[in-house]
Order: sequence, then structure tokens, then C-alpha cells
Amino acid sequence: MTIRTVETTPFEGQKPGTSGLRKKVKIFQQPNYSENFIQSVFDVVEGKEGALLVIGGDGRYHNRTVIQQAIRMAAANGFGKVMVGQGGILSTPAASHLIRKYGALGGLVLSASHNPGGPDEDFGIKYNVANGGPAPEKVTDAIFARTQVIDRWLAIEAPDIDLDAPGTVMVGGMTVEVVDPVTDYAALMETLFDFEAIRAMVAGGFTMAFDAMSAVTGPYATEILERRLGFAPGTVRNGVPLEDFGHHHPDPNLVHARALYDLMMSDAAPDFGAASDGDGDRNLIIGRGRFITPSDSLAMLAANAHLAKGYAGGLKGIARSMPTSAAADRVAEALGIPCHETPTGWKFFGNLLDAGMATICGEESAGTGSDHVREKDGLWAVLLWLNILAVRKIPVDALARDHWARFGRNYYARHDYEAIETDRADALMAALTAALPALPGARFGALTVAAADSFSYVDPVDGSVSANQGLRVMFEGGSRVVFRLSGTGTQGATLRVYLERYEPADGALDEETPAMLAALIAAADVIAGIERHTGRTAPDVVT
Ligand code: VG1
Ligand code: CO
Repeated sequence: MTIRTVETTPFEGQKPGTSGLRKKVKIFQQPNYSENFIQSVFDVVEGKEGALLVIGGDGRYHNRTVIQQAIRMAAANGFGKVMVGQGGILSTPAASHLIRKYGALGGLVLSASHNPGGPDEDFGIKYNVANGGPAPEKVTDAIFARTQVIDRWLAIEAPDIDLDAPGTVMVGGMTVEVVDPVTDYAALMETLFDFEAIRAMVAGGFTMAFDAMSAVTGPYATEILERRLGFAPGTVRNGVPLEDFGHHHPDPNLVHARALYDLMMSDAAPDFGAASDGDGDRNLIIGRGRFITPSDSLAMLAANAHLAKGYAGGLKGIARSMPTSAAADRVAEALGIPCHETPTGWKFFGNLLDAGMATICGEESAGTGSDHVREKDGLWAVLLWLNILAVRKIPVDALARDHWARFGRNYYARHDYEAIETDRADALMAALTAALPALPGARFGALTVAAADSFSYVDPVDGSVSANQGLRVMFEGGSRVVFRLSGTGTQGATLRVYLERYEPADGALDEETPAMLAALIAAADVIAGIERHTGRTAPDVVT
């Protein structure tokens, strides 16, 4: 086996963001670009000799090229075995499960998640550690530091392997096993949920539409929903993963999953609608005539999780990202369990899950998951919903109304201003940061600021501190606006404005969200000077 040592020089900007390194495909196609990053990962992680590495991606354009090269590099860097999904496919939660199940040292997840794919769109690489979760900040910081001084990468001389042929081949001295991407994941789901009960509900006439958005969940959803649970063929829509996601934006929200939303609001709506994103870790839940916000979904799943066999023993705790609404906090309070508030990004849940301090986690960005893996998991959320509906035997809308009548309702929306010039976005955040101390007591229409701060997180397990995780303006009565800049975009800056208003159980529970948030939206613009700084008068995306 010949190991090639290829000289290289550092690239700027290889800093992993909220979820790995994400850039335009064209940037990743520069000679040495992907290799520099992967080698930096390998230079930083310890214990590679003879170890197992899991590799898979969401099937987007450039996936196979990087996988073939990563296999040659893993062999040169001393790994004993690579496990890769057939066709290069592994959803993010399925990759997390394989890492855990087979005791891998870690995994490379090749995805830019909900970002579009294709030659002119986005690509990404994320490293997950031995617990199956995204590398924590101390690891991503070390990887970034390494990218800034890297001067060589290693690969063996070997031809591409046949990624479509299941089985085992040797690459140099290293074993490569091409595995079915669905089998282990589907088996895990059967341990958590009562498939019998869901099958009986389906046999009784319960219908659903699942939009895989031409992304990675197609094969998973077809196997689990149609083959194992008995939903009719055609229940899974856009079920074949495409390299460019059919030119769509594989982001399961009301804008990009519009067709599903329109169906669910129409007379032809099935009982249940759901969608997942590029890499299968997000979920959209819509009942007939009723959209469930991701923050509400987290709260409703937490309140009912004990109805599924995997959670029959109850929850140890709930964790949510800071911008996620406080709906889950009220459930935690009622259950007498802790609710942890973390910065945005799944990597911050890892320690809480490992330490047994949380069982269910969620983010307002359509991410929900549990301690069964260390990633958010789109299909898991869909199956937990189905299991709960099968036990409670009520429609989604009734479940939501019942929940609000008990806990109150957190009206919620997120406004995104995309591709703002970076300087302007930075100026807005700097000015707002400077203004925070003077805000308490200030009035904006009928709203009075109760507190304002820059969110900083101290990890209760390892004591690590993550500062500057978003600017919060809290109002008297429990309403709130949060401002932060995205860490997953590939063009300029994206400003996210998170809006939340609480109505108690005896308050106005059946109103339209935009009307309920109108005063907050107006206050947000005045407080942050959104139009003044960015020139924008309206958000690009409202979810
Ligand atoms: C966004 C979401 C965040 C999520 C992250 C990765 O990050 O807000 O909640 O964890 O995407 O999701 P940001 O920094 O752009 O706000 V995924 O499905 O793209 O891996
Ligand atoms: Co994703």
C-alpha cells in the first residue's frame, strides 16, 4: 500500500458553523479544499489506529466524489474500517445510530442539510464523535485551528470503490463495508414505537402524506411507512433522493413545503402530513387543517411521549435551544422534570443526553429528537406523533387544542432576512448589543421591556462556556423577541428574528399567529433598526 503525501496550503474560512462546514459546491471543488478539511479532522482526533469510521451523506451533488476521497484518506490515516451507506446515502440520524451501534470512533456526514444542492448550490462536511453527536465546540475549534496551518494531506493510491454494491472490500489495508442505509435505523425505530398500534390505526383508515422533498428520507420513509406500517403506496411523495433535490430547497417549512401545506389545508387532506429535510434530521408536522409549530411539537411530544413504549418510563428532562418557545418548559414543570435551555445547534444537547439529564430535545427550526441517537431525527418525530395518535385516537387539531387548554399557547414565528451584507448585519447586532443595558423599562406601544441580554451558556456537565449566542429582549407578560445571525448560511449573513407571545390557558387560544404577533413584530423593528441597518422592509422567509 502506497501512502501519498500531498503538499497543500491552508484555505481561509474553514470554520465549522452551527452544523459543520458549509460552502458552495464550487468552493469544495477547489483542489485540496475538502482534503484539507478532512485531514484537519483526522489530525485532531485521537485513536484512529484500527478504528471504525462511518461515512455517509444526503445524496446531494458532490457526495460520491468526497466519499471516495475520504475512504482513501481514512486508509492512509490508519483507520481499520470504514462503514459507508449504499449509494453514499445515510441520513444524519442513521449515521449517528451506526456510530453508536458499532462503536465507531466517529463519522463524516456529508450534507448541507436544508440548503439547496447541485453544481451551483451548497455542500457540507460535518464530523460526529464517538457518542454519535456533532463534534462539540472544543473539537470544532481544534479542527479550525488545524485548517489554518495544514501543509499536507494523506491518501493511499487506490481506485474508487463500487458504492452501490453492498458487501465488504479492501482499500489498501483497510476494510470498507457498504451497508444498507435503512436496515439498522428501521430496527431501532421498531424498538421505540408500537408498530402494531400504528398498523391497526392505518388499517382502520388513517391516511397520511409524507414529503421526502427528493432528499435522503425517501428510502427510509418508504420502508417504514409504506412497507412496515402499511400506509398506501404513494404516501411518500418525492421519495427518490436527487442530487439537486429536484431544484427545490429541501427545507420542511411552510414556504418550501408549500405543496404539502396546501394539501393539508384542503378538503382532500389526509389525516396527517409530514416532511423532512435534506439530511433527514428535521420534521414538519401538519394535521388536517392544523399546522403544529416545531416549538409546540416539542411540547406536545414531551407531554405524550410516555404513550410510546420507548418512553413509557417517563422523561428524565427536556432540553430546548434558547430561541425555541417556552411551551416545553410548561410541560417540564407539570411533569416535575428539568428543562434545559441551550444555544442553537444540536451539538449542545450531546452532554445533557450523555449525562442522562434530558431525554427529549428540540429546536424551533423543526428539529426534535431524543436520547436514542445524538442528532435530531425527522422520522423519529413523525413516528412518535403517529404512535401518540394511535393511542389517543384523536385528530392532531384536537390534540393541539387539548394541549393549549391545559398549558396555554405560545404563539410563535421566525422571520429570516437572508443574504444581508455581512457588514450591515454585524453593525445591527453591535448596535443592538450596545443598546441592551438601557432597554429594561422601555415601552414599545403596549409592550414594556422586562429584561434584555446576550445569551451565554454554561454547560452543566463540562463547565464550558459559549457566549454571544443570541440577543434576547423579554417583555412583561412573557412575550419575547430574540435576534441572532445564522451559522449555516453560505451567502452573506442571515438575520433571524424569533417572536413569541404567551397566552395562558384561559386566554385567547384560537387566534391567527400574525395578528397575535403584530405588536411584537413592530417592536422588533424599532428595537433593532432592521430597516435602517439592512434596507429591508419585510423578511424573506416567515416560518
Ligand atoms: C439552523 C437552525 C438550528 C439548526 C441548524 C442545523 O442554524 O437555526 O436550529 O440546528 O440550522 O440544522 P442557524 O445557525 O442557521 O440558525 V440542519 O437540519 O441544517 O443540520
Ligand atoms: Co438537517
